[in-house]
Amino acid sequence: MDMNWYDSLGLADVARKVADGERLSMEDGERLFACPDVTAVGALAHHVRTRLHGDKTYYVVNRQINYTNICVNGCLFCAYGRERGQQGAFLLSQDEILAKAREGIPPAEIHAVGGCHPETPLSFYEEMLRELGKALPEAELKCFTLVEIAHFAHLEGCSTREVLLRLKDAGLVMMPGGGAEIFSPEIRTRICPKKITGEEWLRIAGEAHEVGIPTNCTMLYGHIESTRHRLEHLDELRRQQDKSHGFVCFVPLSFQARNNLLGVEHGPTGVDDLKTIAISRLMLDNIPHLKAYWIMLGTKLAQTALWFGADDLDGTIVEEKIGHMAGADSAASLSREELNEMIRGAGFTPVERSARFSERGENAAAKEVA
Ligand code: V47
Ligand code: SF4
Repeated sequence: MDMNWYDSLGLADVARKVADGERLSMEDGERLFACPDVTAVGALAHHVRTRLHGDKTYYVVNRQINYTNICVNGCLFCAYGRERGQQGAFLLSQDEILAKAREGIPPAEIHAVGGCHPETPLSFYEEMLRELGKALPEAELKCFTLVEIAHFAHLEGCSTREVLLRLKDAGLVMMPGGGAEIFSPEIRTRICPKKITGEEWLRIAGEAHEVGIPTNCTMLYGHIESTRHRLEHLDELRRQQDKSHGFVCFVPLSFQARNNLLGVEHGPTGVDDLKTIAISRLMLDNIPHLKAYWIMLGTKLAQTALWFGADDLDGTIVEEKIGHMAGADSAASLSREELNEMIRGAGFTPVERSARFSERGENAAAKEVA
């Protein structure tokens, strides 16, 4: 690490902390956001990423399924959700969900999420998991946001713990990290007033971890929040992780600004994306992985983000609605070969993984022999 460089930027003490593996404070985070040299911030994050993962970059052969866009929450940033009966509203049947899951090459991960439908009972989702498990026994089922868990509990008149246990029993092994948005109540009331609070989201995350369902976690950035709100969000995530240890991967979600009711016309700039990814890597010292989600970033910026602290690109996806309805101009799908090329082209070694980040294919075989 070139200490003279950090000295010239007034960040020698922060760089020293990073080199020593010491936790950064919120003030350190503010100073990193204020640093005009994004490459200096990126190099610090790269140091941490290399310490954790060497030159490995993970990807997954997966299939996203959105089973409904009908949602009672009406978040103002969301271009995907619809009211029942509104044009474009849909709810897939079990057969349609299964048909989507069976399309294309067999996935290692099924990533299925949806809106908070006003009536669909928990038994529908239990059946969905059981049928997916029978049809694709190799796939790990990573389904439902914590927001949906709270909604299912409300509809069912039971506790969120009970919902989690029933879904686990039906085959759920992992959960994605959506619905966290920005935890700050002052922002949450303006962007998603009907959604569960940040406190509730964190409580249910802890509960999922406790019952043996690891989860990812997210942050939706680049809308009306400040860098202070982002840092508070990251700090809350790492405090939860100190307690429950179940967050596997952090997914920064770059705001896609088309078709929203917030009155925001542009998402973050590329430099803001890279800085946010790098600072997230630096702040979240207890969460192992960080995803450059190519759907929201575009493939070129996602590839570049591998030099700014990210170690995962997510996957083949096949079909994506949430980002694309909000204007994401990325492709809908990438092949395993394209993901490998992106990773090799950036100078890293591709590693195929499962939803829970266990290594698969050749990498896993090589590890077993060693
Ligand atoms: O919960 C909604 C966000 C999330 C927009 O855990 C938006 O591996 C950007 O959570 N611009 C769903 N984001 C996606 C998600 C996710 C995706 C990939 C991998 C994983 C994982 C999780 O998308 C929602 C919401 O926070 N979102 N609208 C938008 N306009
Ligand atoms: Fe519903 Fe999720 Fe969209 Fe909010 S972000 S309106 S909870 S689908």
